[in-house]
Amino acid sequence: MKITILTLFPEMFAPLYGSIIGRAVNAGKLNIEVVNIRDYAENKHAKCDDYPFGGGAGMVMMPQPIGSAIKAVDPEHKARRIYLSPKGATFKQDKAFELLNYEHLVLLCGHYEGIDQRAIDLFIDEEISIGDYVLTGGELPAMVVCDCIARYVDGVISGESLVDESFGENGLEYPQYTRPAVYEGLSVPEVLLSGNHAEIDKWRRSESKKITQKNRPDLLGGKR
Ligand code: 4GY
Repeated sequence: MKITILTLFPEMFAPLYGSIIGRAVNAGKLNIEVVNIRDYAENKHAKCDDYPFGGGAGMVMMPQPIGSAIKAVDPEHKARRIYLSPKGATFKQDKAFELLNYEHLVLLCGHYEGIDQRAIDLFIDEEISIGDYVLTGGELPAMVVCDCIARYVDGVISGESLVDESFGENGLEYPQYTRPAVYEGLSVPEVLLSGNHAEIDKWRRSESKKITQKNRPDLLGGKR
């Protein structure tokens, strides 16, 4: 899979190359391309933002550098083109699975007050938000989407780690413990040391239900 990130701040993506995602990249399973939108500005000072028509605070990203950058990285519109913005549909685990089916994703990061609407109308397939809060730019959201998808690219993490995790069929994940069996006077739940896998399963399912009911009743069809 290939993920192209379009941004005015390419240096913000350095952490992607270390970390677990870096492993997928180095193994050749994931190709991450970070492209500076400014390189596509067709004006003397490589200006990429201007004042908003109609007035108001801040600056708006101009459509030309964005349009030229998108056309350069995806000339035949084969990629799924995504704009990260608080106006988008909320990103959820099932969306990560859906996006995994595309061979090429283009993630467009906005800054300042946002981008000229015509760039969205002409070049974007869908708008995605990572949650109901406003950040200074789309770079962190793009990294969130990248990281979430990268986990499912073959070989990034073990398949077993993916089986019981949160947001699967059973809501949130059960608590985990490792050695020592007693830490600062707190013991690991007895059942986990019992070797009785049927009982362990039962305990984990019940703990999952408890934590989901407490923190995310909406996942169980209840009210928030
Ligand atoms: N939340 N989910 C988000 C965001 C910042 C103005 C456009 C979010 O995805 N993006 O807060 N983005 C804005 C800032 C320009 C991006």
